[in-house]
Amino acid sequence: MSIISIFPTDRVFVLTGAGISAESGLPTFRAEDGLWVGRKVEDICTPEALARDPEKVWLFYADRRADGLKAQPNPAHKALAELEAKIGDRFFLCTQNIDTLHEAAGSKRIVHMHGRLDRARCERECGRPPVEDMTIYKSLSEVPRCPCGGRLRPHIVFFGEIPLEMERIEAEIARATLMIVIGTSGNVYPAAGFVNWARANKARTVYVGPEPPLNANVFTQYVEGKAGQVLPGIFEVR
Ligand code: BV8
Ligand code: ZN
Repeated sequence: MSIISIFPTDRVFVLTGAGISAESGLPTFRAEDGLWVGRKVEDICTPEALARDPEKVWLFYADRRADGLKAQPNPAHKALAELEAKIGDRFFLCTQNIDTLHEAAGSKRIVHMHGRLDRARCERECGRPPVEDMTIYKSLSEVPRCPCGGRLRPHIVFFGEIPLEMERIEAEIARATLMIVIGTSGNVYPAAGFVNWARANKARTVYVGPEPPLNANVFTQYVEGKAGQVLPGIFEVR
């Protein structure tokens, strides 16, 4: 049984990807039943795609909302919320996931660097903050407009767009002594580079997942297995 030791002086930075939500029934991206199978990223998840065919993009994320509404947090999400409850401000969670299963499990100190399914914002970037929106639109005509007249777009970071909360994330990585990366293939940057930043700071780096990620060589510990099976009971808080 693997153990991840957490010492009294440790500051823990956790990065999660689609793999942590796989056992909650949400598809990952690159698996044989993944989201990108049979779809081209550039047709869905780019600003150009939104400009070219906003209905196609909205229907894709409406489907994701429908899946998200049915999903429940699994023991991996709960294990992280329990760890946070134990070590408080020494814990920080950065997720690439747009689902809100971490929050449903009780996580508080969390940022969604690639956006959230349950938010929408003005496509004209008029400066108004994102709004809560979990509506499953059936057509573009149903999508509401911003008071400035712009149509709402999913509050999702598309490829070619700048991830959210990067300053906060960089500050948290700079003071992390332990980085735990769970369920991400290491294909997409800047997230895939976070472990290199942590290593440069002499932090311990742990990967948790059923297969080694692309950047496996940068980790000091590898915990092989499905997150929902290996995370419960893995944290030894000294
Ligand atoms: C940016 C929201 C500038 C949408 C997402 C050439 C080289 C390097 C980089 C680039 C390049 N050309 C372009 C880039 C940049 C580009 C990029 O990285 N492209 C890649 C494809 C090469 N990145 C960007 O455009 C980013 N923006 O760079 O801006 C910048 C840079 C620095 C600082 C400021 C500005 C924006 C990218 C964000 C795109 N939006 N998501 C949506 O969700 O629909 S990315 C999306 O895919 C996810 O959020 C995630 O980030 C990514 C990959 O997904 P994973 O989560 O890793 O899932 P995957 O399926 O791949 O893997 C699942 C893993 O889980 C597997 O390893 C599997 O083993 C494991 N697993 C399975 N079951 C379990 C499990 N693990 C545990 N338990 C289980 N049960
Ligand atoms: Zn607007």
